[in-house]
Amino acid sequence: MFVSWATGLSGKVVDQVFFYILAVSVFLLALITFLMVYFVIRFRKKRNPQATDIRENIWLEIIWTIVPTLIVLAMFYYGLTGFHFLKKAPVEAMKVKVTARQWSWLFEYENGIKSIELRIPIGKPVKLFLTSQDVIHGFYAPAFRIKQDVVPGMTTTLWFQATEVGTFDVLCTQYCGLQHAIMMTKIVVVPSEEFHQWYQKGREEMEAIKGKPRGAQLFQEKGCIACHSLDGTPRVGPTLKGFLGKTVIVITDGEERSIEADDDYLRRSILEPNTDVVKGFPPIMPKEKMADEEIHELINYIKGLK
Ligand SMILES: [Cu+2]
Repeated sequence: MFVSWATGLSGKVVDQVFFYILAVSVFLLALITFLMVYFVIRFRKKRNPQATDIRENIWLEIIWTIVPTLIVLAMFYYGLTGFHFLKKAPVEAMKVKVTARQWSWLFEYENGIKSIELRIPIGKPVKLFLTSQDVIHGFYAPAFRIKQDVVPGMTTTLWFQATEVGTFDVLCTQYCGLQHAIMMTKIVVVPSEEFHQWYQKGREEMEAIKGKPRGAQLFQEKGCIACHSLDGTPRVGPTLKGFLGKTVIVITDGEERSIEADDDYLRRSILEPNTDVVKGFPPIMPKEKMADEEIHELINYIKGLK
């Protein structure tokens, strides 16, 4: 699943350096092995009872000093220019804020849209500003050959540019707790036109929320909307349409039990999201620090979603 051919500009740059070093290594391995076997046969004792004492061959020495030096310097050159390329994002890059938390990713665009998948247009450089809400995570997109530690209290950056439409895996490379293994998401590369429609639609939804009650705004600001739909479609989490008052099956410490989704349950789910997880959904909801007042507003809003 995670083995993929390189894609994007970064993928090409990294693979070029990698295959150059691999080719030199394979060539030298073959050459040295061949010479070893050849010398063993050619200069065996039966054919050369008397060992020859060869001293100094200035040209041989010059060649075996200069050629390896050039090969190694070329590795350094390609490595360094590749590294510079990967580190320097073009100024026109689209900026996306990435928040890692146990155990999911949240992407926030410049216009305020929040998403749990990284949707980007083809052919445009994207610069990620990564930070963590809790422990150290690692953002890794193998197909693009990009990887960066995500550390609490600091912002790290990463950039890449997609060259083909498609869906590519993102995973966490730091063991960050119990559900580390399911801390995965996707980079979805779409044609520019499709991206702009999505981006615009998100913008309009954001605008529409502005005039709404505080609860609705919190629902957007805190990123709840990325996982919980309001129209009945299940996403990563259950839809909140008509959720309040429903009887739901939850998993508590590995045991199934049936409870009523009341105010208390919602409050608990916001503060300690992974104690009673609705059956069929992964236990990946991040903890949110919220004031009592805010929780109250949020619950009131969810109540209204009939
Ligand atoms: Cu992680």
